[in-house]
Amino acid sequence: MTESDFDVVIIGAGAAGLYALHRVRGLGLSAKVFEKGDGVGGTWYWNRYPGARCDVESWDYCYTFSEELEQEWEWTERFPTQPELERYFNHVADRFDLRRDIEFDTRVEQARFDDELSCWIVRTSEGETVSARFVISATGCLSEVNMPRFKGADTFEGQQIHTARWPKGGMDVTGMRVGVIGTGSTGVQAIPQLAKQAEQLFVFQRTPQFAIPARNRPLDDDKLEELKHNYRERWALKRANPVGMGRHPPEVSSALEVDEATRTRVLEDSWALGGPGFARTFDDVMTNAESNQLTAQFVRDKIKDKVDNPDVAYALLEIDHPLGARRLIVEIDYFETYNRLNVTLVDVATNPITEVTPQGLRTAEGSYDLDLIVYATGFDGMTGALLAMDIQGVGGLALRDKWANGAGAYLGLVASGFPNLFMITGPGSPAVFSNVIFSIEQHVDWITGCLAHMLDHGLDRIDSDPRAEAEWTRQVQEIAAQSIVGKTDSWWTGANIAGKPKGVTFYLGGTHTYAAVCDQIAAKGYEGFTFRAANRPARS
Ligand code: N01
Repeated sequence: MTESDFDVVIIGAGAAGLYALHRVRGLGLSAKVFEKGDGVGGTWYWNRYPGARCDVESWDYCYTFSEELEQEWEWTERFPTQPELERYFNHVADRFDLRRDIEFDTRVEQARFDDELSCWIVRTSEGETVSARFVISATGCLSEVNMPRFKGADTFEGQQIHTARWPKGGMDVTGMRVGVIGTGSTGVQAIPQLAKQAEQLFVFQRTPQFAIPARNRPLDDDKLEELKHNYRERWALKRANPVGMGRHPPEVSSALEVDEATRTRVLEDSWALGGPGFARTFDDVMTNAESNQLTAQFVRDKIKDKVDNPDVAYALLEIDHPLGARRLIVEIDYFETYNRLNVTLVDVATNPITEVTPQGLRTAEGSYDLDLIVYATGFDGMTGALLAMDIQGVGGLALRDKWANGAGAYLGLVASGFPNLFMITGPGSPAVFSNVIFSIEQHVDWITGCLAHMLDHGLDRIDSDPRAEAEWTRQVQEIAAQSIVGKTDSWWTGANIAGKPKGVTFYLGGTHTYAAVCDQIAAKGYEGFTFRAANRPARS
């Protein structure tokens, strides 16, 4: 193998790319990060729409690798806003001196494995070509936007914007007639904020969904002190928790094992607490249809009480899937927003959007004059950003072709035939079914542990064994088949993207189990991976 320009190229400077750079440097390797945006933060750089905030608690949605960082950073709210998260990732970039190895405004267009040289040749949007022994993709699971192409979209005389492309500095919608397409997590966050400014707001809803109150609150000094004191204990809880959150297991394991009064009390307590943990009020909400149904009915009743107009409440509650079959939404004032006189809910399931006109939107039954159309239409999840690049493995095999019938990689980390390409939160890992920053750290730690192993043993190439990969993908699918997750169409199943193979590609067996499997495999000499010896001495 000849010398490459860099030991490692990292794609993306979000939470994953920043931590990967920090750890790769710690191994004494040279690295270059290519980042499409002009700043760090990934999701929290791009998603600037009004109301954007994380629906995982700040004290869980943060790195754990540095105690100093934990102690010096002060979160201000239970659920941090986009600006606060962007500040956090900028602080991390500065504190660990990461910027000098990041090239901003640079998209990776192609990564091609050169078998002879045993390195990746990476070509960027800036016309630059570099070589690297390893590539780490840190492109995020929700970064490739899904922008529906409605007939006539080019003729619209107002403004149209996807929520993940909201301008820096914001947008004043005062006095505007605004249409929002989409009522997933993003729409549900943006709608209450836009309603406060817009003259009129039309919400185009295709699929009603469950949403749980956030019960957001500022963090006072006492809470901050407690948080800082307990970070290590919380870390241990995260390691034991199935989705990487610092929580204790539920008090009651099944909604079915207690009498109605106890069940109602447990649900009321969980509802009062709010936030994404509601999905784990009972251990079996995601696996037992009856437990799920009882929990879902409780939520329906609560939502109904919030909406004044019974017809609107009915339209918001015509939910056709179990609670948690789609990613559970966390809301602030969402349902109450429909009590405002300037907000209209338009059902586009029975009455679909047919076209965009110069004046606004037309549905099968009516026309809506608008100044701004907001596309809260989500993302090509899990694989979108990876497949937006032309990635070619051994023998020129395109990742797009390998995954034409469904995506998978051994442990979600290495796709066979694509040596020395590590994926962070790739298909086959818990990824979006976890506190993602927790999963990111676990992945990066595992990957850098593996790189250290290769350096120590004079190995220059790692691939996954196709049989190990196939068996892992089988397990991922088998576990998914037992879960309520994905038992309806959504981005979780890839159903929101035309032509995408349908199915859950993330591991639902729990982050605790997953991390244990990864560690065992490493302990057994990286069972299921194949290595090749380098023509260079092992490091001493
Ligand atoms: O996207 P979505 P999102 N005509 O795909 C509708 C994370 N997130 O950006 O369901 C009409 O969930 C679509 O309708 P339908 C989180 O993981 C996190 O909201 O396909 N409607 C749906 O209502 C989340 O799950 C946070 O029938 C159309 C909406 O657009 C993920 O991102 C905040 C349409 C898309 O919902 C994605 O959420 C925000 C069409 N042609 C997001 N096409 C926090 O942590 C699409 N829709 C804070």
